[in-house]
Amino acid sequence: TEYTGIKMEVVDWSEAAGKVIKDKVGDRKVFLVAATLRPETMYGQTNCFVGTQIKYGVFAINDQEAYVCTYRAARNMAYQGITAVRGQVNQLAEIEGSLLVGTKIKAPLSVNPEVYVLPMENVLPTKGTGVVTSVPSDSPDDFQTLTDLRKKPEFYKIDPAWCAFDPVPVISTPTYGEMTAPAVIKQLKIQSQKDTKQLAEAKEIAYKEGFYNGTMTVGEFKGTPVQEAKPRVREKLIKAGLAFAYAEPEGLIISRSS
Ligand code: ZZB
Repeated sequence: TEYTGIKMEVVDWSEAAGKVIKDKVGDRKVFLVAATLRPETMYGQTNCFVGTQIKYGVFAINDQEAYVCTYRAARNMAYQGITAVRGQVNQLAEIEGSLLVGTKIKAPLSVNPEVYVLPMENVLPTKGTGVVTSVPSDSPDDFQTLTDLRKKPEFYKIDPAWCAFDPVPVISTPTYGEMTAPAVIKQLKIQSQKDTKQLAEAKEIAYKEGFYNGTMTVGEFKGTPVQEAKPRVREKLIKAGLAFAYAEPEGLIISRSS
């Protein structure tokens, strides 16, 4: 899978994360790195998600920058020309996802330039970087999780201000209009982020509808089809130093003896 790694620069650590990380990174800028297949939706980011039980590392990429992601992702990056020294993983600190919640970060291209890190139950530690940027207008998982968090901020141990950004329309589709994800969530009668089977179906529907029939409604490529805008937004982010190409093997073939 060919992802785009979105660099979300830390503006303010949560108190807990600051204690663990601040004095371990030297003068480096630190970024949470989110793996996405939908770079054209970055205009609509409202927050970023981590898994509370997932272990993250802070990895030195070079003398100027460090990335927060899973160890697995950092190791993949080390073999893709992303780190200064090929094959070398230089871990500066380790931190549990729960402690990253509440950290304020920059969201490249977003209408909301600074957003917060929030918890999501369905983040897979085995996929991408373990960090997911949230676009509730076009991602059913993101919309549902944001809805859950807003209903019960105390239960999720978050400040309501961290999930206060409303979904921002970025793509219009003929079937669902300007808010594809909320419309599909409603259509499939999804109630919570625990409805994982229906959410997988919703993701498939929203992905296809956006990709094949979507038109951009914001930004430099407003009015152009998603299929055209996607590679152009990606290139623009990469050229600006706000993102990089990150590939992931589909899974290792250990043996083919059968
Ligand atoms: C922003 C975004 C906007 C995304 C959207 C989707 C959509 P796939 O096909 O399964 O590889 N993602 C990335 N890493 C993880 C993870 N570790 N755990 C859970 N979710 C993860 O899907 C890739 C997408 O899954 C990524 O693209 C990311 O969310 C999420 F409007 O980034 B996306 C209809 C989907 N819309």
